[in-house]
Amino acid sequence: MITRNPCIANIKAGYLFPEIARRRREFAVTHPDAKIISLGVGNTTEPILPHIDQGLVEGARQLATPEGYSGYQDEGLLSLRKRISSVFYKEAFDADEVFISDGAKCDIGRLQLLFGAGAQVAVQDPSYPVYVDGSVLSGAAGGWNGAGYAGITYLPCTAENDYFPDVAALPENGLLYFCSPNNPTGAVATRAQLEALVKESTAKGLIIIFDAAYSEYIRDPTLPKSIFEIEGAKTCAIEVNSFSKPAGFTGVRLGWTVVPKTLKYAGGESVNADWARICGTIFNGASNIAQAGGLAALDDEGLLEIRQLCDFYLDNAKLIRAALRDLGIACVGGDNSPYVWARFPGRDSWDVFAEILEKCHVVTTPGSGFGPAGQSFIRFSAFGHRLDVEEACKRLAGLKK
Ligand code: PGU
Repeated sequence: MITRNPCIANIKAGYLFPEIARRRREFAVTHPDAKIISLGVGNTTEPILPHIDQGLVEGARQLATPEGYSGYQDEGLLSLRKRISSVFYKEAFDADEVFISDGAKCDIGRLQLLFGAGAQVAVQDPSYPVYVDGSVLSGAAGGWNGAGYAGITYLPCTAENDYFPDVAALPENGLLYFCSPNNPTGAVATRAQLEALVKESTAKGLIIIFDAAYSEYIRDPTLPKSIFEIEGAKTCAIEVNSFSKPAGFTGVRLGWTVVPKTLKYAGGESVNADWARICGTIFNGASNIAQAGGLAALDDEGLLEIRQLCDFYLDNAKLIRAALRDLGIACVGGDNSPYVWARFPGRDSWDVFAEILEKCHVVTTPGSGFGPAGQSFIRFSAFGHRLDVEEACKRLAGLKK
């Protein structure tokens, strides 16, 4: 019989979010009357707004007409690629540097193929678990050593360093996953911090995979929404982004990745050409309907709807933050991101998760699931219906007892 890919055996446990869903189901069985509210997984809850929805509907309708029918689109609709370049990057990129995807997570997984099993991977600690788990699956990291995965450079991001890593600790010639606004801490890197990151990455021959999935939640105009706002980033960074969190497309599935033509490997080969080759080979493009919705999301009316939707979730975040602070629980995030990161000193994250579920019937995400430095933290997601978030905030008072 064929043997299992040994990389899969290196993965410590199930993926974080299904594990949370499993514990929730288990709790529901023993507490059948509990009205559980989820502030756990960052899954959008509000209906898609009318103008963007109209784009989706029209996209579907076009497929039923001889003039409007379309089949495979490979790297994506040219009009959408151009629109993304203009809305997010002041037209700094040609259409063939913008690749339309079926979501940021999917591209994060595929991007590893560019660098292979030998890549030296560094991550912010804590960070979105897909960066590390994806690296383990691709063979770029080894087994679990009790504190983390062998071969991964964990860069602690804590209150002590303002949730920004020590750039001097970046590995030479490696790959850095960097997420801003950060999941789970909600921290947003400043321009000066990103300048330091780009400078150090360039000096060390490192490529940054910059995950900007929450960029539309940034309200402070001084904070960069894209790594490409930083001079020099075009020769050291790739950016992934998504319509999931700004437009409510978590189920529709649409995202994009920018790979500048100026980005080169150590040997001088073009990363952009390789990415086009990989996408052409193992990806057949995002749904045409989703792309029509994406185009609607990026016209003037659509951008207003994006603003409105993100504001709604940011208001939820404010409620959560206020409820936690009333309880004397220290927390950060939630002002330019949909996550609130709360500290429970000396406690195990999974124990606090269990206590909140037990006492408040509220599902959260244990900070340790995002990396060793997440221990003793809980992530509260602001994705929820307003009434649910208000009810959850009331129930959190139960933690006092
Ligand atoms: N990047 C970051 C930083 C994310 O937090 C998420 C979703 C994604 C990408 C996924 O984007 P898509 O475009 O929808 O693929 N994070 C959520 C959902 C959990 C998950 O497994 O993706 C979260 O709760 O962290």
